[in-house]
Amino acid sequence: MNKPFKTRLILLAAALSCAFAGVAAAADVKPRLIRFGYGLNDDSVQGRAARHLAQELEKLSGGKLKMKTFGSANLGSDEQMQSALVGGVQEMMVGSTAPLAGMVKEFGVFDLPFLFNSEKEADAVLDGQLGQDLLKKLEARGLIGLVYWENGFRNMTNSKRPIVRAEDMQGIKLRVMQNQIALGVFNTLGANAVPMPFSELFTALETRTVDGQENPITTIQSSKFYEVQPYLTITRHVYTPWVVLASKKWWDKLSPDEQKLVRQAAEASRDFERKDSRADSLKAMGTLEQAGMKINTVSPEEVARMREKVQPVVDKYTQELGPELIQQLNAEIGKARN
Ligand code: TK8
Repeated sequence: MNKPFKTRLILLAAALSCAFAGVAAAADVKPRLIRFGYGLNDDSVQGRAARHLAQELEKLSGGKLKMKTFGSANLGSDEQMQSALVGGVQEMMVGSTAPLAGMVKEFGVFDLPFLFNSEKEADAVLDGQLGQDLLKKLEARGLIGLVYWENGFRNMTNSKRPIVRAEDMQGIKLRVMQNQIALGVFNTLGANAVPMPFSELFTALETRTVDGQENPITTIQSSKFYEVQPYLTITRHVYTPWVVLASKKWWDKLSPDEQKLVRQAAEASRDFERKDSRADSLKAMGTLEQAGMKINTVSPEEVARMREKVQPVVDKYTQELGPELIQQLNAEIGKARN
């Protein structure tokens, strides 16, 4: 090989590796392994978005920030992972806001029934002032709230009967998320609400420890609840988000460059996940029909009756969470609605 050619090759190789390393080359980024846990199985919206997040992070950091993802609550239920993050023994997770309300009560706003009418309204509030202020409140409790992913509008399934009127919920043992508001809402509607971590839910349905549960269509499909739940009732009674969280103990050890890359990757995963969730929701509905679920939609008149029934619970928690916060919430929803 002649000299100039060899030199040119070396220069080319150097230029290429710089280009691949991207931001990370110039930045203060150390090789790190990040454990990321989630509750649903690998073949779910959570699984796909977790893998997207891992790939994005690896790409942005030139392979330095490696993420290992653990689905199916293999690192624990949402609540157990929250504690692990606070303790600094796990780096990251995604989970529901409902169990976070035990730490920062204001997250309870997302458990208030019949709040949002559309995904667009939810996005506006979550990415807007209110949603971002809530994430900041987590810092004092040892967590960094990065972005919201869509869990979605929740619907009811059970093994007893179709829910046509609120009265049909009477006596149904219904698993709810571990959250005071969810408990109050479903007991008021006549069900026997049983708080339980999601990780125990399939078995509880299969063994008839509980008769029913409520979750978005995408989860009912990916968790195969249709195998043990014959009835699906479209109620869209509440829109619940997921939050991507990092351990503050771990976060504080990262360089500003590293923090920036994690934030960037999280934002990319948010956009990917919401799109995927919305497309998957339509597909999942078809799968549930094919699986033979008996599906009905609660009429608008009946939704109005349900709303009226749960109003005392909404009033109680409006006082508890702070009337100003609820006012701000309604104002932000109103702005997105028009
Ligand atoms: C998964 C849960 C789940 C939630 C629930 O860990 O608990 O019903 O809807 O998505 O966060």
